[in-house]
Amino acid sequence: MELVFVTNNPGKLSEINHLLGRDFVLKSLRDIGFDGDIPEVYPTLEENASAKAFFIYNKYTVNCFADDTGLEVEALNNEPGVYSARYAMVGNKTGYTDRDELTRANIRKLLKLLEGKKSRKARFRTVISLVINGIEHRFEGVANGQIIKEMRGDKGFGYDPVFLPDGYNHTFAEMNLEEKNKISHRAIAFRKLVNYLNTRA
Ligand code: ITT
Repeated sequence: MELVFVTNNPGKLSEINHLLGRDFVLKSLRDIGFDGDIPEVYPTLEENASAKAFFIYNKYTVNCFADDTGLEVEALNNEPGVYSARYAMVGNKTGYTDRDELTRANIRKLLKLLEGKKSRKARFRTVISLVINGIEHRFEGVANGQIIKEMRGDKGFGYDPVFLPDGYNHTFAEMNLEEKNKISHRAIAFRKLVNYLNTRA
């Protein structure tokens, strides 16, 4: 089955390719010739995932799925949440043209806001919206952990260097893809998606 993954993030595409069996041909937005931006303007991960999937479904009539992920930090009322990708830019006019620079600024802001807080509990939450023949199915995956005080590791992306998953001594950025895929929010959500697709086939 051919499926479009509504993303432009190469890290995510390679994570998912690891999980999908040979029955699936995964295409990216680039593969279908879409190079625009899909606005993520909603206040919940669920609405953003749905909006992205239906945007592509309605434009190309292709079966597709989209995900939205947020880091939800207990002491910050579940922020950055839907603002995770651009947290450093919220309430700040300074732009970041470089993705890595924005990531470092996001982490700096998070660590600053957590200074002196008792709880450093956090979770990554992924919501996937799958649209097949116009019908939507949703899947969720959660990884619980703590935000540590300093960055550790250089693998992964985003907030991985400061996220220590519960029950492990290594941050996500100290794990290779195989280790991260055993426990990550996105891998959990994607396994649910893959199970669903397999049982449906
Ligand atoms: P696309 O919308 O192009 O797919 P994105 O970077 O916006 O890519 P998400 O909406 O899934 O990706 O995630 C929002 C942000 O949350 C992302 O930019 C990272 O900062 C963070 N994030 C998501 N998944 C993560 C992970 O596995 N490890 C670390 N940070 C992650």
